[in-house]
Amino acid sequence: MKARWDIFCSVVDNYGDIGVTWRLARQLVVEHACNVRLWVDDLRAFERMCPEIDVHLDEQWQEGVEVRFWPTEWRDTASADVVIAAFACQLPPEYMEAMAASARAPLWMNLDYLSAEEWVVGCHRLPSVKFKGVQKYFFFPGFRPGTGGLLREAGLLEQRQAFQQDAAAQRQFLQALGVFATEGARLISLFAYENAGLGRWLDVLSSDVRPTHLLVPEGRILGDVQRWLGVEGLVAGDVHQRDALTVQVLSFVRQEQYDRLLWCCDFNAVRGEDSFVRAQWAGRPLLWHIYRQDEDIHLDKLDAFLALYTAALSPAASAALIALWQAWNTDGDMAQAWKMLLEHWPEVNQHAQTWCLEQGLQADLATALVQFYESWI
Ligand code: TRH
Repeated sequence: MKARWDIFCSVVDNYGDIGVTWRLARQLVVEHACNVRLWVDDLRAFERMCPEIDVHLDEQWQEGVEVRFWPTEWRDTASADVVIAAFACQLPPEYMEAMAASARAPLWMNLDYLSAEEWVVGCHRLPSVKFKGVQKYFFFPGFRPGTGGLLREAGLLEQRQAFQQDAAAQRQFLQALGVFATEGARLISLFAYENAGLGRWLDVLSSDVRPTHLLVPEGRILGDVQRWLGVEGLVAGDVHQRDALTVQVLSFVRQEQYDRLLWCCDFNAVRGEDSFVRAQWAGRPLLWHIYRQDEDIHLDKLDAFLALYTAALSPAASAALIALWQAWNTDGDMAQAWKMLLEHWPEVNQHAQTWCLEQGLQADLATALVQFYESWI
């Protein structure tokens, strides 16, 4: 009999929570033949990346996943065989009672935040708290062997490589989004939170000898883009040119299209966790705007990733990449840092591909979860 999985997603803000759980749910269905219910407390956030979602429905099927609205007033529901609390969200108390009452206690996991820090390896798969005899476990995604790995659908890297080798397919894809970049222009995607350093970066891009076409999905960085352009009310479809820099605002697209956008670009500025991982699968150089946390603990995460990511780079290229990422995340001088990075472009570009292939050798997160369940039963 197919294993039944319940994935709980509480949308805190932004799109990372639903982005990760929606990918995971689909992969469990398609690649591991699981029965998956995805409980989401904010269907509007979900709708942004999956326009087929009917925000008024409590129950619906999307791509083989049973999508359930997670209501504030919980209704009696039998527990599944595997229960995932995404990003440490609190399960409904009534559901926890149902887990405890079930003839066979489920495997209950906390799917944690992504981090490259070393301690993650030691905590991955460790028992956490118990509720009336039902044991919860920590499950950590990660970059290091000994963690749960990263979300990666079967054949993703092969699809990406084929697409990147097909200039016509890329052109067609971009044109469907309304993107007509001039020949030889550097393509950059920009998905970020508000960032005071943006202006200095755009200054240097606009005064470069090589043209740049900057693609900005609608979102939190638009205010900074507007300020730099000296315009108001930017919306999807708007295109503005300042010397060598063309800025184009894009609609928020579905996840598969966003992947393709990343695959088309020479450089991707991403944020959060999910777009960060997808940019790595694009095999292209990237810039991470990490989600800000209290007491700057996000900076430890940033350093841990940088240490791992740059370990195989030459000291000069590593210093350039670190300087750029630090500048972006701590309001440093983006102009100087970008110029430095360009000096090491071929090496950084090659490294992005090598890193992607190396990460691709690890078991993906969905497979790791299924393997954990199989070893647990
Ligand atoms: O939206 P985010 O900033 O989410 C964040 C992080 O996950 C963070 O760790 C978390 O704690 C916080 O939310 C609450 O960034 P992230 O993770 O990259 O998620 C964005 C999702 O949106 C990702 O799945 C990709 C998707 N996306 C699209 O589907 N279409 C688009 O056009 C764009 C720009 C993104």
